[in-house]
Amino acid sequence: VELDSQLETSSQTTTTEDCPAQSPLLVGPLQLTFDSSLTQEDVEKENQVVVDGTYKPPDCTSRQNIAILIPHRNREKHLLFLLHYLHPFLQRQQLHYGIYVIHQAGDTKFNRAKLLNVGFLEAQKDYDWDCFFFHDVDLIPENDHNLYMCENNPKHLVVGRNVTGYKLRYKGYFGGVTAMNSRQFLQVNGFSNNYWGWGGEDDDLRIRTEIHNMTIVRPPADVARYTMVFHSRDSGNEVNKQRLVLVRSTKRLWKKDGLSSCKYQVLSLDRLPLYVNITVDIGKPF
Ligand code: UDH
Repeated sequence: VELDSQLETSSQTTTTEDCPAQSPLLVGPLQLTFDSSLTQEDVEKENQVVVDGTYKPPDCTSRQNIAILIPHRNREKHLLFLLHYLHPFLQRQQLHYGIYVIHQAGDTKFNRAKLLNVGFLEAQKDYDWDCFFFHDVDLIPENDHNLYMCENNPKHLVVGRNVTGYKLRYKGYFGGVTAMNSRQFLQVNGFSNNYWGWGGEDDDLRIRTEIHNMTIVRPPADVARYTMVFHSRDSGNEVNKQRLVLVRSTKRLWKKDGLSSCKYQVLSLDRLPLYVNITVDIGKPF
């Protein structure tokens, strides 16, 4: 009898209603500040509800399960600012989410796109996430009405950034922060693995979606606003001079180059309090 009543209690605590279509916790636009004395301990203390980089709303069932993938190398301070703002932001949206930081080992040219492919493949082993966010470390969302959920089409969220007068960088811009569900991302074979250094990989992904007749959707400009933490160009991420040649071959190569051909070696996977850190050897340009 005791066991029965225990089972009953546990099933009562695990089955909850879907979270409402609009979270009652949203606060709208925030003025962001960047205090250089902020520490990892501070951000951990603020986020004790986060366990191993994941969070579930306590009293409703999230409508989607979201994996946030952040490509990273040598931007520790930016990562701290992002975590400081992003965790509470996602919690106000009543989302079940996990944050993955994919850290490129070594000092060969940076490859954002390949790191994001690795993040997708590794996060999938963890949980059956519905929706994947490909998220630069230096872009902080300003308004929690900018929903971190997937749509029936690939979604681009950085309509405006402080550094470019809150205007879309160019028609077709698909960089910074984008979201695709697993079906969409698998259909386009993910990102190309061949963009080493800065630029082009986001256009390549857009071309992949166009080949599959997907339309990119964007939230309204008044909410899809980001503050970019100021930085100069990183060493190891110089402009990729081949990017324009590469984007011309996407149509020919997408099937062979992408998730299906992504080779890498995970050097470590650590479940830290605020995120899962995956340090990976992604090889070097050939
Ligand atoms: N990234 C790293 N480490 C690097 C390079 C890139 O973590 O060394 C990641 C990070 O998530 C970053 C993303 O890759 O947000 C995109 O790289 P980026 O921030 O360099 O690209 P963005 O287009 O800036 O934002 C380009 C350089 C701007 C120089 C402006 C000088 N006026």
